[in-house]
Amino acid sequence: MANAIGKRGGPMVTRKVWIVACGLLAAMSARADLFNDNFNSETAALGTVTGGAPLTQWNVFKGSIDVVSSGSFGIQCNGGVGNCVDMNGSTVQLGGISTKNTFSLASGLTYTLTWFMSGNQRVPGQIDTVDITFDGITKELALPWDSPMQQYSIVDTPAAASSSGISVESISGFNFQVGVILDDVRLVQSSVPEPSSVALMLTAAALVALRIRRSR
Ligand SMILES: [Ca+2]
Repeated sequence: MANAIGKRGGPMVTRKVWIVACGLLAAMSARADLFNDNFNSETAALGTVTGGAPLTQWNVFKGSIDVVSSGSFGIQCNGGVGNCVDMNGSTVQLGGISTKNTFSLASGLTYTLTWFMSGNQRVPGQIDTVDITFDGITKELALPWDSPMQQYSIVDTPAAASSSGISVESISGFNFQVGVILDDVRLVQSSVPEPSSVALMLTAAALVALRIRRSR
């Protein structure tokens, strides 16, 4: 289609039309941050348990977790700075945390949950299993102790409006004092244009190009 427009309207007109079309696409693909936590404002503390002093944006719903500063206990947080969470706390229990807030989800929009996670970094041979759940979608990771800090994601396009929090839950390991390391949790909403909308817009752009050519 680009070639066809180019032949009819000439390079300058084609460029103008495509700039407008791309601008419309960008406007339709608006993004919004719904949640962001790098844990750096938390106070480092060991053994934060269910019902204990909660984190700013999370409750501990199972066992305990530790908030650790990068460099402490041989743990490196994402980027080697700030704080992060050891998902098995110093009370020797598998930990689980869930966001205090729930998020309203609209149908037809796309929600992308991302987080950084590494293995436990301290117990050679240990594999820790952890479930991350958002809007009924669970991603289960089984991370060897030396699995590097990297980004994971869940992409959700709800078929109907709903609401959901985010939960991170340790499932298994053999040293329950040492779990996976969690950092930089983020939830982003983006609106993705329907294919029919894109086709309509490109058709409109082609018609505009034709009109411009004829008016010359
Ligand atoms: Ca951090």
